This record gives sequence, C-alpha cells and structure tokens, in this order.
Amino acid sequence: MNASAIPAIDATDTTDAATGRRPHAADCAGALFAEHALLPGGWARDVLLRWDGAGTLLSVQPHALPGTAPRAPGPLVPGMPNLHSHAFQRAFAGLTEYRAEARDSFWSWRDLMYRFAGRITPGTLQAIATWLYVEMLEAGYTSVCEFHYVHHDADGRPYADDAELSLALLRAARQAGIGITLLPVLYQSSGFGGQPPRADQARFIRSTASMLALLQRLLPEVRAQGAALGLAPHSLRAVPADSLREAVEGLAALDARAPIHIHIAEQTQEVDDCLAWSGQRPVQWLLEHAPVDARWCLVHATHMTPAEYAGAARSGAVAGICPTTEANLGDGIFDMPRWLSHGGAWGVGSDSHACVNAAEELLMLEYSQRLSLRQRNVLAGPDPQVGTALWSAAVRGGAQASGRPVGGLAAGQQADFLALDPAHLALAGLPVQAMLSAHVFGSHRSSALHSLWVGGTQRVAAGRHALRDDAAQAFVAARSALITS
Ligand code: NGQ
Ligand code: ZN
Repeated sequence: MNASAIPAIDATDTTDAATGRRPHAADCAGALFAEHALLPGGWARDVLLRWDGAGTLLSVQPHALPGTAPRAPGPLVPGMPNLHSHAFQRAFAGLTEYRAEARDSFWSWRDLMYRFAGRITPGTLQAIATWLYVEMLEAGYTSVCEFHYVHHDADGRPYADDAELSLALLRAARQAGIGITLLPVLYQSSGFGGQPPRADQARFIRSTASMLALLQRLLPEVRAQGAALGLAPHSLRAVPADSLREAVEGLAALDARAPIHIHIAEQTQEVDDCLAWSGQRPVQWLLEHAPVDARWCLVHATHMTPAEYAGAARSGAVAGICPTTEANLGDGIFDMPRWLSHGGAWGVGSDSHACVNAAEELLMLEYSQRLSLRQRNVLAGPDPQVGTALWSAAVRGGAQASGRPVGGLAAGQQADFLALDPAHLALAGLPVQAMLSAHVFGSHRSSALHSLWVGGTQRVAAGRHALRDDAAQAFVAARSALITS
C-alpha cells in the first residue's frame, strides 16, 4: 500500500467524534482508536484504525498513539457477516410453533411458510427487510447474504420490473445501512429429476435465461451501492442438472468470482430422494457434477458421510451453518470437529430468523456439539477462548461466502466492526480476552454490544439503531397486513 495515500490526521481534523466520520466522507478518511481490538492474529493493544471515503480500511496499527482520532467506547471486534437470510421469513417467526400434524417436520413447516410467502408484496417485503436489517445491525451483523427466491407477483406473473422484489431488498439494506450480497435464487422444479413445480411455488419459478437477464439487470444497481451479486441455485431438488450447469456458467461469464450458494443436504428425505434419482447423495453428486470451489457456500450441508466431509472441505467451499434455524426445523447436527479436521471454512446465517443474533448462533453451534459429544469447549481454536475462536472463524468464512472484503480488521477490508460495552454487567471487570466468550455464553437480558460501524459509518450507538422505532412500527404494520390478507 502506498503510504502517501493515507490522509494525515491533524489538529484541524473535522471528524465527528460520535461517528468517526468526517463531513465529506467521499474525499476524506475516518479514524478510530481502540485500547483493545480483535485483529486476525488475536487481541492487540492501542490500535489505530484509519479508513478511506469508501469505508475501506487503509491501516490497522497496533501500539499506536491516538492522536486526534476519536476513542472507541470499548473493545473492538470485527462485524459478523450473516451468510444466509430469507428476509421475509422474519415476519412469521413464532407463528409456526404449534402442532399442526401428528408429527410435524421441516416439510409441514414449509407448507405454512409457503402460505406466508404467497402474500408478500413489494411494500411489505421492504418493511420487513428494513426492520430485520436494523435488528441484525443491533445484534452484531454488519452484512447479509440474501438468498432471495420470491420473484413474482401473487399469481406467479413477473412484475412490470422483473427486479421489483430484488430492488426492495437492496433498498432495505441501503436504508438500514447494512452491507449486502444479493443472491437471486434459481428455482425450477419441485423434486429431483425436474418434477414440475407445485402451485404454491409459482412465485419462485424462472427460466435460466430469465435468471441471467435478471443478474444483468441487477449488476449496476448492486455495484452502485457497494453490494455484491451472486447466484443461488436453490437446491438439487429445485434445479435440474442442465439448468445448474448453464446458470453457473452464465454467472461466471458475468463475474468469474461471484459467489454461488446452494441448500444442499438439510433433510434426510432429500438425501434419500437424491439417491433414488442419481444413486448419489447430494454433496457427493454436487462435487462430481459442479465446479465447486471457494466461490461456493454449501448451506445446510447437514447430512454428509465422512468422505463427503473430506471432499467438500477440500473443495474450498464454505459450510453455511444456520444453527438456530437448523435446530428450529429439526434438521440434524453438523459435525464441526470433522469439518475442521479437514481445514473446512464455515460461517453462520440466521436463515429463517427464528433468532437474529450473531452471538446466539455461535452459542447454539457450540452447544449442539457439546450435547452430541458430551464434551466442553469443543470449538476452541488457536485461541483457547471458545467465543473468540468461534467469532473469528465465522467472520473469515462469512466474508468468503459474501464475496465482499468483510473479513476482519485489516487493511483492504471494510471498516465493519463493533464495540463491546466494557461497563455492561456481563463484561465489567473481566480481562479483555474473556469478553467475547462472556458476550456469547453469558446469558444477559440486554446485549453487551455498544456501537457498530459499517464501512466506517456508525449505525448503532448505545445499542440502538437510529431507525429502530420507525422501522419497528412499519414492520408491525406489514406483519399485521400479511396475517389478515
Ligand atoms: C427456503 N428453508 O428456501 O426457505 C427453505 C425451505 C425448501 C430452509 N431450507 C424451502 N431452511 O427448502 O424447499
Ligand atoms: Zn435457506
């Protein structure tokens, strides 16, 4: 990096002390000084962060003097990328927690979810997503991958602007100030081997050509807001083999590095159906028939054989784990020690948004391992503090899956971070090394997250997003409208 590219911080600095942001961010940088910050190599002292007008970190300097930079209100931690979200599903969290069949399952949940998806409008989607993204920011997520599949109107007809609902999500992300990777979903069949879609899937369906046209249409919009664009073949049950190949090739022609996310092996039923169709299990089939590499995120790779764990990890793909949704839906438990033994990358997503809290996803992930292995501190890594090890690994994998530079506090990455509140009762008096574990595992009524920045702009102060009240009100109105429609 060219040192002369770093704007000097001087006594005439007009940086806003509350936000670390100067008035004309486009042509000047912001800065922040933290006594403690979690860098990719671990905790460091007296760290000076400086970023440019685009919100990219220019330098992250430990053992620095604060100069005139504003001081962070507490220890700084990188923001968490949320690698899997279906925004509209936030509006019915809690509404599917009753027994509807003698034995409820993922599939009976899906029937209820589809009824809800059928009622979404552009206005309600934007209101739900804006509130959801405000919640995410208040809960430690600084970016989100939207796995977006409700494309058409309630009758399954394309909107006048085919990108209508995608654009609603981009607007919501802009309003809330969260980074976004938009992943339009390809959905064509109701089961393996190209079975025709069900009537309640009509809003999701598009041809491969229309998907590639949508990606073309969205690319300038996405780039204009510093977002990323990828593709999500929904699952092997929803995308026939030829379509998968054509879509992945078409995407690569548009952007050779664009992310590709797929739901892969969430339910044993889909493993059985895949075996009946092809003689292979879903992950096995995918590794043999698709160019799986570091662009790919395998969401819910829950049911794999040891050979599949090894092959998928070695492909370089990220395992997209959604611990609270997978628990909510009764999916099964991902074998993290096995995945890590092969050097596999992983990150977390809040998926159906039964829970919207980065710390709680990590808690659920570690606890699922403890319960199945009857051990403690299963996922400690280079850092013996489990909270720190989980947080750092999930940031790295989440960034890879996002296709955006959101991988932590290092030059060249986005200035996406949060400050913990050292005066919060969960943390007060603890050594800084224990604070992330206390944030993840010590249960509290309120969050110890104090402030949060995305691309150098402060979005949460004293635990609150500026839009909280307005966005919450619009969300409740949208949900009420959906329930009664
Ligand atoms: C989804 N959700 O796309 O929202 C899915 C359900 C399906 C999860 N897989 C639909 N958790 O898989 O067919
Ligand atoms: Zn999903």
